[in-house]
Amino acid sequence: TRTPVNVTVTGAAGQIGYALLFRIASGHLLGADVPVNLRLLEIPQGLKAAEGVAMELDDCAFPLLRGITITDSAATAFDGANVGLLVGARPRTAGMERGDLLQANGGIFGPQGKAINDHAADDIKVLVVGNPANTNALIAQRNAPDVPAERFTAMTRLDHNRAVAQLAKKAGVTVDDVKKVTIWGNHSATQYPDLFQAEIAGKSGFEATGSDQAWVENDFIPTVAKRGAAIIEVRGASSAASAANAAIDHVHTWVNGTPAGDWTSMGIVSDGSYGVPEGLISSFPVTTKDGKFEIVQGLELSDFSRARIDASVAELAEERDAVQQLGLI
Ligand code: NAX
Repeated sequence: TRTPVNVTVTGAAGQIGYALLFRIASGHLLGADVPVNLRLLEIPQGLKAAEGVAMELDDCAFPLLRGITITDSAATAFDGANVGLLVGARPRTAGMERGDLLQANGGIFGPQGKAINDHAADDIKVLVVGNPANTNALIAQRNAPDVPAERFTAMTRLDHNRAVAQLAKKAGVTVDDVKKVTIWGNHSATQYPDLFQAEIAGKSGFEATGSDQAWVENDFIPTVAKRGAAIIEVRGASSAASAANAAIDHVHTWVNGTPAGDWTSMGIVSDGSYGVPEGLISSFPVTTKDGKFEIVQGLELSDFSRARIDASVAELAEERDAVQQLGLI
């Protein structure tokens, strides 16, 4: 029998947490043969609701779930953690300036990064979901100097999955016919969902969707980039189950590998590839194998793609400069 894997989830009592924890405990994160211990981190006001979620987890009698810890201490939550899903964050409220938002999140992701640095297992893998995800991941990573930088990632898999679904619909194929989609840059409205490198049922992504530049610019890209707002408008609440699903996909792919002939999108620390300044946490096309990822190299980018990537990366650089000025990194 295998040693249980310690999975820490922050913001565990929130709506993404509620959609996420049951799938982790049922084996969808790491595999149907991998037992898990869950560590739920909440702020004091969230602890009671987290207890309720833990009661429901008990009531599922999941064979793989070996233990649940509920705490408001980051040191306790990350003690021996192998996987950290950083979901809890400070949302932007009315009248809040960007500086205030970054400051508030720095107060969360700085200490959590330090707790990971000091207490997590040597093989810790971190996924930041809480927004602004890329810059929160950067703050956590910079506060964990003893952890290899590549262990800190930010989630753009929801954007990736949204793009795959839109492309399949437009091309009239099933989602498994859509390969090599990329989300570049920031998980924000400036993100660049790239269909030009995609392969759809043996054609290029552009051809398979009708070779229609106007559709790409005025429909595909904004639909993917603004999907979060559209969900809020229609559902009356922000994406939760699809976000949890994407977090599961992100970690599962990272641990278990990308299929041959395909890649995925992850926000990762840039090594300077494709002109993205080194150190920024930006989304790239990546392949994964044996728990490691590599940026897909050698893609030819059109002027259109280049300009879109540069714009989103410029936003990331601005966010980095802002948190640097605030003394958060
Ligand atoms: P909720 O407000 O439902 O839940 C957040 C939970 O985090 C709350 O229970 C709160 O008590 C807890 N929390 C706050 N600060 C904490 C701290 N310092 N330590 C531990 N827990 C803390 O939000 P939910 O809908 O679950 O969304 C969570 C985050 O995901 C938000 O920041 C949201 O913007 C972000 N998202 C990111 C996405 C992505 O693709 N990267 C997509 C979905 C989602 O919008």
